[in-house]
Amino acid sequence: MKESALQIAHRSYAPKMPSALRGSVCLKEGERTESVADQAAIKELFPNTYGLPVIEIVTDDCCCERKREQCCCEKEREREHCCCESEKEQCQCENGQAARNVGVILSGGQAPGGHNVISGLYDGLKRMNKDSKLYGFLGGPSGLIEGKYKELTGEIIDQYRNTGGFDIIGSGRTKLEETWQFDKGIEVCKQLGITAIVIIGGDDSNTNACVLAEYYLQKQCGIQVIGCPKTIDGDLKNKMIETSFGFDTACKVYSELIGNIQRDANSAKKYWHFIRLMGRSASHIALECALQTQPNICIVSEEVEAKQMTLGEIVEEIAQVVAQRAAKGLNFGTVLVPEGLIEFIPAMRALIQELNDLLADGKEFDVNGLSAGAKQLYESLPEAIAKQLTMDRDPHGNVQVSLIETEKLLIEMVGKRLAEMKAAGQYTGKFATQHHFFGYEGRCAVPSNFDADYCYSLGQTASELIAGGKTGYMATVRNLTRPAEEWIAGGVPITMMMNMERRNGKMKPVIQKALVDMKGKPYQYLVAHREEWALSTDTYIFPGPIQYYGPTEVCDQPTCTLKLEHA
Ligand code: FBP
Repeated sequence: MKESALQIAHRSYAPKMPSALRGSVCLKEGERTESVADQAAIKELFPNTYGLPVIEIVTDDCCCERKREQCCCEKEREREHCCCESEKEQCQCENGQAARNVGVILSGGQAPGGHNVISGLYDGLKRMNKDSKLYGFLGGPSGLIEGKYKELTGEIIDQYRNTGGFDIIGSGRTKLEETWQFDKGIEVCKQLGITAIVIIGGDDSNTNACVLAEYYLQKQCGIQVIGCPKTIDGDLKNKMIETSFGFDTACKVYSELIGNIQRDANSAKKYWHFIRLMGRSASHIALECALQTQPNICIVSEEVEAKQMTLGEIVEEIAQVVAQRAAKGLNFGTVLVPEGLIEFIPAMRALIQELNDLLADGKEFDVNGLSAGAKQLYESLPEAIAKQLTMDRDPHGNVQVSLIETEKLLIEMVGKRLAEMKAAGQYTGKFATQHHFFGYEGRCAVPSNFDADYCYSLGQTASELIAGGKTGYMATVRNLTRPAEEWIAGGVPITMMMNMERRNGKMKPVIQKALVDMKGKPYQYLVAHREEWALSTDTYIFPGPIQYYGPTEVCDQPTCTLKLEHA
C-alpha cells in the first residue's frame, strides 16, 4: 500500500506521556466513591463494582512495604531494599508480571487516536511481559460475541501507530447488554485465554463495560473489564474525565475548514454559509469550533432548550442578523448549526418521540398515528426533512441526526422569512447561500499531537489498571492543559459517573451525558462575544491545518474548551 509522506514520518513519532507512566508504577487508591446520583439504585445494581476508590498511577520508588508484599518474584520479596537506582533497574516487579492475554474492542463512531490507545495498551502489556498477547475483536462489540478476532502483533501495531481511523480492527454499534451476550463473551475469552477486555467507547459503551464487569465479577470468571473515554462529540466528560479523545482533532479539522470558508466568504462577499457540525446530542463541537473561528452566528442546542425556543424563533434570530449585516452592505456570513439541534427544540423533540414509538420494531409509518399537534408540525416541514425524520433508528433507538439536513431546513425557512421582511420593507439585501455538513471529514483524521499523546497514555494506563487487577474502571488521564509529563494517569470507577435515566420506557443505569454547561466558561465566552462577531468582518479567525511538527504553541495546544474550563 502506498503511504503518504506524513504517514511514513509520523510512524516514528514518540507520543509524550505522563512521567509517572514511564517507569515502575504503583496504583494509589483514594477514598471510596459514590455515584453522581441515585446512589441506592446504582449500588443495588452494581454490588461488586459500586463504591470502588479512584486510582492514581504514581511512580513506584520500589522500596515501599506494600510493593514488596505484592511483588510476584520470590527473590524480590526477600530483599530488604530495592530503592537505589541500580536496584530499580534490575527490579523484577515489572518484568515479573505474569503474561496476560487481553482483548480490545472499538465501539461506536470513529474518533482520531483510537489506534494509539491500542498501541499504548500493546506496549504496556509487552513491557510487563513480552509473552502477553493482545487480541482485537473485529467490527466492534459483535466481534466478542461472534468470536471474530485477530491477534495484534508488533508488526500490525507498528503500521497503525499515530494514524487516524479504527480500521486496525473496525468498529460497530452492537449493544452489549444481554446476559447471553456476556456468557458468549466468557466462552470466547476462555478459548483465547483472555483475562481482561478493554472497551474503547462513548457513554453508552462504557456503561455496558461496567455492566459486563459487574456480571463477570458475579460469575467469578476471572475477566476484568476496563473502559476508555472515546467520542468526537465531547460529551463524555465530568469531574474525573476532562475530555474524551478525538474531540480535539475533530474540532481542529472542522475549524480549519470553517476558517477557510470564512476567508472565502470575506473575499467573495456573496454567500451565507450554513455549516452543520457533528455531535449527536450536545453542542460541544459547534461551540469549540466557534471559539476557534469566531463565526457570525453559532447556535447552541442547550440554549435553545433552556429558552424553550421554537424553530420560528431560531429562524427569526438568524434573519435579524442577516438583515443587520445587509444594512451594512455585508451580504455574507457564517452560521454554525449543531447536528443535534432538532432534538432540542421542544416541539420537534415531542414529534421525534412520537415518531420513535410509531416506528419501533420496524413498523410501517402512518402519519395518522401522530397526535394532532405533532401531525401539524410534521406536515409543516419541508418534505425532505419530514422524510429524514422517519428514517431507520440506530441500535440504541436514537433518530440518526447526522442524516437530518437541519442546515438546509434553516436556509429554506430563513429565506422565506427574509422574503417577508423584504415585502414589508425591513430588508433590502441578497441572501445567496451555501450549505455544508462536517462530520466524517474529521472522525478519522490523523490525530493531533494532543490526541496522539492522550490516547497513547490512555492505552498505557489501561494496561496498568489491568496489571493491578482492576475491573469496572475507566482509564483516565487528567491535568491535560499542562505539559504531558505532568498529566495524571489513573482510573475512575465507572459506577461513580452513573445515574438512572429513562431509556426506551425503562429506568436504566447510565453514565451521565455532559451537555454544554450554560454556566461554564466556554459558553459564557461565546455569549460575551457573539454580538460583536455577528456584525463584524474582522473578527474571523483562520486556524489553518493541524500541525504535527514545529513549536509546541502551534502543535501541542489543547482545545479552547479545555483551556477555558481549566483556566
Ligand atoms: P459516538 O457517540 O459513537 O462516538 O459517535 C459520534 C458520532 O460521530 C456522532 O457525532 C454522529 O451523530 C454519529 O456518530 C454518526 O454515526 P454513524 O456514522 O454511525 O451514523
